[in-house]
Amino acid sequence: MTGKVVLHYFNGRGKMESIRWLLTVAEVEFDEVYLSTREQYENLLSDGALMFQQVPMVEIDGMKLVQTRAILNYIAEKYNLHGKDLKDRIMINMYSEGLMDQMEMIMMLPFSSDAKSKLDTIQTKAIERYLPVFEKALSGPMYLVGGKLSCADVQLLECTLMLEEKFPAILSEFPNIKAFQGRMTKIPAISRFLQPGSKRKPQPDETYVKTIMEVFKIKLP
Ligand code: GSN
Repeated sequence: MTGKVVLHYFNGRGKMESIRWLLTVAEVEFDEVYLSTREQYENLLSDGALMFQQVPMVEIDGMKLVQTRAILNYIAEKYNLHGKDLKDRIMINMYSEGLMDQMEMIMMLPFSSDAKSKLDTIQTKAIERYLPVFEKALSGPMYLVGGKLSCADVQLLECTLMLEEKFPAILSEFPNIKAFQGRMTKIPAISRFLQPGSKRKPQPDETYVKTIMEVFKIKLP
């Protein structure tokens, strides 16, 4: 590997958090540069570091990678967390996309004007659409695909922990997912990541939202 992995993003979860999770499970050390001012963002732009003028951006193996899913796939491939063949991979990607859809809904809440109704929609969709899929997939197998840990498992853990922060009892009807969480959180790298003081980020607060609005010059109507 050429140098250390460096993450460029805000000091908060957002789209980078799944990348932090995956690097952690792959036991890859990383540094973070937190984007906190418009000037920093403009410097990244003028350096040509952001292909689509967006973050997350990850410096890895001498490259500056953007696009969250592309970055996740690179890490998953490199660290053998993307299944053994094409058929495993498509299943992993399908699970992963469903999980990203759910996490994106939660991610957008602090920027939303009708958070309460959005929260209700998230809960209903989680219970009726998404969680049953994972409950079924885990009735027997230890992991979602191919009997082996993959990036989809890591995202399922991340997503279900996020859901429980909003709806503490949401997994009460999903015992297989709850048992899966129990197994996953025993993996030493994950157990460390869940301890205070790790690189895991807390739920978004006002400062995080304000920073993003300032850096991107976003004005709410
Ligand atoms: O998944 C991805 O990485 C891209 N498809 C989207 C990345 C993205 O939207 N990045 C935002 C900040 S993170 N929050 O949503 C971003 O850089 N927005 C600035 C802009 O001008 O689009």
